[in-house]
Amino acid sequence: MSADRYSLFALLRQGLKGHTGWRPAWREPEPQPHYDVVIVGGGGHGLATAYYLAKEHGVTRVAVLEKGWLGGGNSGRNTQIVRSNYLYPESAAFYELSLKLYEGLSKDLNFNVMLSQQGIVTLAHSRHDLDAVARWANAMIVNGIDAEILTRDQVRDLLPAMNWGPDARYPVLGGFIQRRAGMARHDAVAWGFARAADRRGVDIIQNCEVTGFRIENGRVTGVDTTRGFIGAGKVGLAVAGHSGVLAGMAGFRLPITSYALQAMVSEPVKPVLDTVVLSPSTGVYVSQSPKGEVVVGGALDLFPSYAQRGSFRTTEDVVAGFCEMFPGLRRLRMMRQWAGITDVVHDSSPIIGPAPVVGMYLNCGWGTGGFKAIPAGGFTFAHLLATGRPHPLTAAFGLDRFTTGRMIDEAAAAGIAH
Ligand code: FAD
Ligand code: PYC
Repeated sequence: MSADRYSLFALLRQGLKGHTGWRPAWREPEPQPHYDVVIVGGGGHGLATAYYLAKEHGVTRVAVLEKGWLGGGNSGRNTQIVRSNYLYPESAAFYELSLKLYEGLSKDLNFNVMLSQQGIVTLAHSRHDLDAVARWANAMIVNGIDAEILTRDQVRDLLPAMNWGPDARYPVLGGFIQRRAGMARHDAVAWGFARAADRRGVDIIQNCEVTGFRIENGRVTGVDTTRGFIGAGKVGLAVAGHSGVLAGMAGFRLPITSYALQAMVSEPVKPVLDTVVLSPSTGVYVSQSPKGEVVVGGALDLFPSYAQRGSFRTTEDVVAGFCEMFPGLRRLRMMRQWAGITDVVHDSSPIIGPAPVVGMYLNCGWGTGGFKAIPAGGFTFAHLLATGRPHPLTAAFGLDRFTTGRMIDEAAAAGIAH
């Protein structure tokens, strides 16, 4: 019997039983008094870290504490873009590992994360953009990452739905493509890591907010939570959007500012876009989801905020840029608009490394671009938590760079204003 027919029968059987017989994808355990590692934050990074701690290092006395529901932070709010098109060798190596892990993730987790390597086209609208695009693509090629510079006609072949008329407000002069880039289903990534971590013995505890840290003689010994005290040998923070808040609870400050980043989706329509499009100079990016919704996003709201909604000013800019570039889609109805809180570091690179408190470690500062980093972020953070030493690929991303001055300024490769 085919798998499809089997699952159809399973669905029918479960329907007749009132859907009470499904095996939950992960357990709902009560918190234990003590764990070897407590990870704060049940987004993609926290869950991937727990999975790789168990899988790569045999560390299974691990709890992931999430104040809400899994993936309810930025991991379930992003626009799903995965790519490794960064400028500097440190970032290129890190994000390329992440893309490679994404390429094998559905098989590794036995969970379909719906990776679609449809490519990302970055547009050039002016002579200056052409220079920037050439520098960007050439830096990638030097770093061994796939990139192809495109002429105007090549972009036109890939994106016929754009405005190619003589009066286009944002004419396209060329661009470049990373063909292995694309999209993965965001909540499937969080759920896949959660299920696989749970199967290896990790306790995933939802509705459990960390409200404080116990620190004795400069070393963290556990966390206070809304479900009581939980002791910990080590604590990993993976709380994108609230890293500064948690650092404040532990008594130190981070070089981070939090901003809202918004996006929106239209009603579903027939296939019109089969590649992701990024226009850095208008600050707009567009893709089409497998369901047919056109996904549109733009720049950060450039004032600090913890509100999970975007300002109308940015919405207006994004919609205006989108309508100019895709006039044939301007009558689409937008169905949803939302935002997430992003923790931005002034060199637009993440922080992965030890915190100023002994036994506490940081995975933060992903800004607008940490979804693509989830597999490598988890893999390298697990190495740090298990061994106490940075993984070689993240040695340059520690907090110490803010005192040595060895910044990795990736603002130009963030793609959207950052
Ligand atoms: P999160 O998924 O936010 O997880 C952190 C978790 O910590 C949250 O679930 C939160 O509830 C929990 N938490 C916070 N405080 C506490 C506490 N005190 N106790 C317990 N739990 C706590 N990146 C890309 O690479 N590509 C994109 O296309 C992209 N698009 C984006 C579009 C938007 C609109 C937004 C907002 C972001 C986008 N990003 C994108 C960025 C990406 O979503 C994030 O960088 C990434 O999801 C961060 O993952 P995380 O696991 O660190 O954080
Ligand atoms: O990191 O590719 C990215 C991205 C696009 C939109 C938001 N983040």
